[in-house]
Amino acid sequence: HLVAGGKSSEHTANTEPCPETPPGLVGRLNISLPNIHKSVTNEDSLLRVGYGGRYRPSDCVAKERVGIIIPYRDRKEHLTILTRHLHNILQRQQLEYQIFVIEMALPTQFNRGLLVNVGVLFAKESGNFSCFIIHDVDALMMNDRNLYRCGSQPRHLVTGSTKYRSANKEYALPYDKYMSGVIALTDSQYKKANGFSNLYFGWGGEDDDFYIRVTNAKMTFKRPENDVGIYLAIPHENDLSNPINPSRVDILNKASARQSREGINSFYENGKKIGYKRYAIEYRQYYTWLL
Ligand code: UDH
Ligand code: NGS
Repeated sequence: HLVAGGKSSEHTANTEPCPETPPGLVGRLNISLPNIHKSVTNEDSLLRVGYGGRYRPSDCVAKERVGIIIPYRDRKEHLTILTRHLHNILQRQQLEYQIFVIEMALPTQFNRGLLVNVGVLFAKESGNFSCFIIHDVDALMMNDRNLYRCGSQPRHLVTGSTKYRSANKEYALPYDKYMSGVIALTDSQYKKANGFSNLYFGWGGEDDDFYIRVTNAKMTFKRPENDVGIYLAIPHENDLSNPINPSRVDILNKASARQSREGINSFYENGKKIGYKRYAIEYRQYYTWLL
């Protein structure tokens, strides 16, 4: 059995709960693109990471046990940057966490929703998480007061990203009902929505479908304060194995009709797992990897 927290787990654990507001937060982070590796890396925080990308504070009991789920393929540099950044910040936020990278094997077209469903199921087998954060690989939080915790409603942790910047706005969202990039849900909220649809192969639509699911399940998305939920998006070329899905609008039009029978529940048939194969699991230095 693996113990989180690396070396720090050798100390006797303190049973006091961690404070509501972590004391070491600094607020707005000074990260910038030309120097990105340097500005996100904190060597001390990396030394504290346990096998498979786990951590648990040694001086108090974390308010939340967080499973970070990253749907992934072919973005190695982004992954290095993001995992370093997360280990640095999430330890400052005094969270117990584990990072899961869920990669889709070639030659199948990328399917973000399916990967997230697989990630949540896998995380649930791996630990007892109170909160799941579904995280794009190219999104870097720019304010450490953006606490990676869940709430009484699902949370959209992005109030603005440089990805949608315009001449008069450095951080923006593409539209009001957009709730992609980084979201936080408890297991029961995720289940209530029946997870993501598994039907979106290629780019687009799965996040809008998930918005419909959450709304149909009588939930809403809450965001942090405007100046807290800001993100730096790492620029990149279009992904070769993720072409725009020409059927996305047709699938989206039937989102509500499909919701109850197609989602995280449709991986099981008579108690048996269907629909995907696990090719490999590795407990890497900074994250757990599932292909
Ligand atoms: N992702 C990968 N690899 C891929 C595609 C997606 O890792 O090949 C993951 C990654 O976590 C990414 C997320 O899925 O952050 C969302 O991918 P996206 O393509 O929807 O969003 P992104 O911001 O790029 O990365 C938007 C470019 C739009 C191009 C549309 C036509 N290809
Ligand atoms: C919408 C897509 C979403 C996507 C959003 C932002 O049009 O999946 O644009 O895209 N919905 C459909 O295609 C139905 S972005 O500007 O980040 O490339 O997330």
